[in-house]
Amino acid sequence: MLSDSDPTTSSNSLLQTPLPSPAPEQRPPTVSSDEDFFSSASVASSSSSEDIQHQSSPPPPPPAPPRPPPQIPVSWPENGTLSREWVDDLMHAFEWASRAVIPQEFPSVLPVEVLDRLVLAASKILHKEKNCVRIDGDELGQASRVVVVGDLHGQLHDLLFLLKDAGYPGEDKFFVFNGDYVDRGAWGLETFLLLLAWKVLLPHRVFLLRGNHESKYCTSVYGFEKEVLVKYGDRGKHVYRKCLGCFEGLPLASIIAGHVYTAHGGLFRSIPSTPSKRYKGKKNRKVVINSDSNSLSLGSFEELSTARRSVLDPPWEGQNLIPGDVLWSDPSMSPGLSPNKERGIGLLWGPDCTEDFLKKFGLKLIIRSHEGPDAREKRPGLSGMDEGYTIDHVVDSGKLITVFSAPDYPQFQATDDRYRNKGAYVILEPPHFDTPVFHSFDAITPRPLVNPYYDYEDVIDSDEELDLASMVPAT
Ligand SMILES: [Mn+2]
Repeated sequence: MLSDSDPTTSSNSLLQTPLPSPAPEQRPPTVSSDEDFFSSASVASSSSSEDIQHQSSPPPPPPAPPRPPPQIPVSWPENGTLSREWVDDLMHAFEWASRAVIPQEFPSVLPVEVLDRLVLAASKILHKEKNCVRIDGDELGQASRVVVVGDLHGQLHDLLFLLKDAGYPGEDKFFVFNGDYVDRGAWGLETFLLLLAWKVLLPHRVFLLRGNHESKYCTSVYGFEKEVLVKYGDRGKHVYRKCLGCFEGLPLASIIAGHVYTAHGGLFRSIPSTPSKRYKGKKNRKVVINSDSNSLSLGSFEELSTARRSVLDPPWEGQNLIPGDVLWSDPSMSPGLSPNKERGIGLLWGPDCTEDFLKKFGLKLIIRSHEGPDAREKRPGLSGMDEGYTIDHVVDSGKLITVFSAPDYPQFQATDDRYRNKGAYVILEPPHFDTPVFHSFDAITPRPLVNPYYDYEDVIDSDEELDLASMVPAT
């Protein structure tokens, strides 16, 4: 669990003073410390399947002259409507602040009143979205591209690179983010707020799905809660509550062009409800849930659409199990559908289930995230995450892939022996938007030297077992 000592108070750099050489407990590797900020992209070149493509990015342009410091504090636009320039300035302010401002002074960059307005504006939009958002044919044209992004985990600089590399959201550029914006990395708040700003600017082009880390339990163990408390001081609890409220509004899944299903974890079960005669029609009708493997079967989109997603922590017991499945499940190479015992919540599903799901719903591709290099190290039979993506199941009806967008993950590690994984994003192209084109990229180096917000040496390595004993019973 978290230690009592506050690792974030040892830094003594002052506001607007570039971090000299603080003495952090943990130093990210300096692969090439004088490399230009946006120059370290690389693209995977091998292909394990004929219709899976890799695309090369053009060589990076010459370095731009350094941008002057941003106007701070950031203020809410007078007319109440975000502009592209405002979002651009926010990205610049966050990037600059990550290098030049100590965390405790973050409100001098983004005052709590502005944060409140942004979170409120985004929450209003997000809460109205369906559990499974649809990006459909009439919006997608010959010039459209859909970018699908995996776990980000507070790695702000890598997200800024990804947006620039993939091309920013716009009329013809859709983005689906597959969740896990916060925790582990030191800039979860900036990462999440930046995505909220893009959502408010382009609500029908940017889609933010929920990850298992967008929850009260995960953020209390893996750093985001502490990060917010450090950055906002006596207003920290208020800000954390606002973020949790926004997490509850995030949709669970998406369907792109009718043929691609995306979600953070993946597939979900059917919840057979068996009302007893006596209680039929009554509000508290009795529901029989049988969760042993023999009775597990895949759920339908109708069931997904009626799941109650507005919960701080998706429950692992009771009737409302679909959100936990969608956010926590993993694929397996063993056939069948079974409880995910490693994680204590969600399911494991085999290639036969991928085939059934694709065929039954007329889909060609499942894009999920949720497993980084640390998790994949413990999954014999499944590929490693070195390139930021894996092709997990290839079946008659299509494919299942995993995409993970946090390179050199996790940011804080106890040993020098790092995974050095690339991150990746997927681009879907017309006419059918069902063939993934993978783009892998390296971490931005050097990362600003900052202290972690959780006890990364003590906390279990991959996020993955849910410590049920520490959670309040699900309601
Ligand atoms: Mn996850």
